[in-house]
Amino acid sequence: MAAEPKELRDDALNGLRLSTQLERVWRTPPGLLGALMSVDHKVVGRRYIVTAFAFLGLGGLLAVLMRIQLAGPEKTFLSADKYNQIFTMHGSTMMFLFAVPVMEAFAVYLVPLMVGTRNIAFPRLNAFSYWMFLFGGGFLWISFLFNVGPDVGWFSYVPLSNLQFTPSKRADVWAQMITFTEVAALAVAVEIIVTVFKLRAPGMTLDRIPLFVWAMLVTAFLVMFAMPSVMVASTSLILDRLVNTRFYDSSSGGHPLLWQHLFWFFGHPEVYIIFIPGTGMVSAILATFARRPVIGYPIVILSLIATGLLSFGLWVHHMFVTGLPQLGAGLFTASSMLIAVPSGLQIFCWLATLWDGRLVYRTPLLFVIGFILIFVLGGLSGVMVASVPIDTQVHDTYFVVAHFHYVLIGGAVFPLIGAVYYWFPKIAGRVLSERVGRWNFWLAFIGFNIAFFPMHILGLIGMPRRVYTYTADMDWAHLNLVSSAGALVFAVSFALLLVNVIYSLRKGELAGDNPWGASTLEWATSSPPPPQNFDRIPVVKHRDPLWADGESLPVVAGLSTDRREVLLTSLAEAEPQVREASPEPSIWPLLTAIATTIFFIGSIFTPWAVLWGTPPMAIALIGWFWPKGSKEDEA
Ligand code: HEM
Ligand SMILES: [Cu+2]
Repeated sequence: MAAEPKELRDDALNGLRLSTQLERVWRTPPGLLGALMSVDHKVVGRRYIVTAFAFLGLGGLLAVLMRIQLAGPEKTFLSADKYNQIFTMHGSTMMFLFAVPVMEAFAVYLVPLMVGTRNIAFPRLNAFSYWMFLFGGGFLWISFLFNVGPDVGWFSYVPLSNLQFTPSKRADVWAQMITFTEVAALAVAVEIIVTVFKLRAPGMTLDRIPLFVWAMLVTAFLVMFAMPSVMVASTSLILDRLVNTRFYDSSSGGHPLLWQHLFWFFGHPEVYIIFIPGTGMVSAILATFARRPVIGYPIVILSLIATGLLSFGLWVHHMFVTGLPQLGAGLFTASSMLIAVPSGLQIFCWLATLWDGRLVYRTPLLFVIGFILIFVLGGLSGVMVASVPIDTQVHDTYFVVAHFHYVLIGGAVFPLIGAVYYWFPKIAGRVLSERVGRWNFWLAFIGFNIAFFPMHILGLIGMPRRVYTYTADMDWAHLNLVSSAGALVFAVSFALLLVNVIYSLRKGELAGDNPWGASTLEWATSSPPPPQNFDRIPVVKHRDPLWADGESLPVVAGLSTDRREVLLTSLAEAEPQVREASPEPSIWPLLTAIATTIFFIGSIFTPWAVLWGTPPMAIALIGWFWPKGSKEDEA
């Protein structure tokens, strides 16, 4: 046999020749088709981020409509029916199409860079995940525009969502949107876990992993265990509605409370799926702008893991008014209060870091300080509603609306906007305007508090949530007007963010590799990073590699330069194990997502879609996995 042509390794190449060769192998093909085929985690991640922010804009627009309607008594701006659709769309969009996806999106972009590898694990699954998310979100919003938007609340309780009380397709639209987005979320969770476990740069032992990556790892596990629960719930709801199963029908041995258990077994961890990535962003920003590592690295990690575990033990606090046995009420009160402990520990670690650091007051740090103030308030009202007697009083009032917006916006949106200011230079190559950033922060901070603080009081004086109007003699008008004005200011702060992004994309100051002097690996490559991320994979010897080794990071040589290749390392010690091929661009993830979309949407109209919807999916998957005889199939 003739000798195999010799494989090209990077030992022979250097400098510009090395980077051009790697770029040729790793780049996304040009043109529209190329864009649709891309499996580059940076391309997919950027799309994911932009799409999730578009959904934030849509959800925010609905919030403004609600606040206009509620600004005074007996307004007729929105009808009762429209209001029901709008608060349902707002809640569902924010939770399923914005908050969870945007966090995963940042992870898709950042985790491979932060652990020092060339692409995410299972890059085609990643592309598939994005398309599923896009199609699921598009499906929900198109339905809304055709007046079949769900109107049963973001938790869609039975029996309200049963066929009997919701005969239209509205509840099916909601339930199937859940299935879409959960498939997408689960796919990303698997990718993150495998990327963190197997693709870390040599030497990045478990105790050298950046805190943001730790946070995303814990989040990915929460997604894996929580999301199947809501998929089971929504799928059995569709079955009840479509083929007359009786999962939630007590007259035939089912039970409506089953819905609440399945939903909240997912729903409570969900808030930590949103919050824990926020903590990771906070830790990353804090270390950079306090010019020192976050104090108590092991404490922060153990708190993250403890929060993750505990979050599965408190779902019943959403069901205190369903008539629990005493023991249950006591237990779930205790566990709900207990989870404040690990969160509190993290806050003390951050405060100590602030105290001890040399603070650089740039916009990302302002958002982190805003986060601490707002989140602590939300945490305090959380401990209040963890107690059964208080919850019984304020359940389903605006007190709860105030509480969860303090934790969601304080705990996730503030860190997120901080993260946008922090990582935008890496992603776009240009720094966002600091002047606009300050305005953005102060308007957001002041607007948010004016919008949401009065809701606590409104709740305490009896205003129920999910009402489309109220009469003048209730004395709720003044506070509602204040709240609506605050919401407007808050909305303006987001408009400023948008203006800043558009302006700085063209005119912003050029970033350079590491504009903030940060310590983690994503700043060791150019901004934006080349398709291959790094010309040579770094070797990590410290928890803060760029602070310890500066410009002269040690690197690995010996990877192939004529095919896409990543380096697998061992789980705990990150010792190099094997070189492995990484998939090339492919159109099949998109085609598979289209086939799955037809299957999912078809099956809310006829059960036969399960039959005729399967062959196209099977064909798409066969195409996906068919060996192409390319370099990727070797080894
Ligand atoms: C632009 C800022 C926002 C404003 C002004 C706002 C305002 C509101 C209002 C007025 C309601 C309806 C209350 C009712 O009638 O019961 C509501 C509900 C809700 N909001 Fe927001 N919100 C905002 C941002 C967010 C964000 C960022 C999230 C999540 C990350 C979120 C999650 C929710 C949820 C889950 C509901 C419950 C929906 C339901 O009752 O089914 N909101 N919000
Ligand atoms: Cu909860």
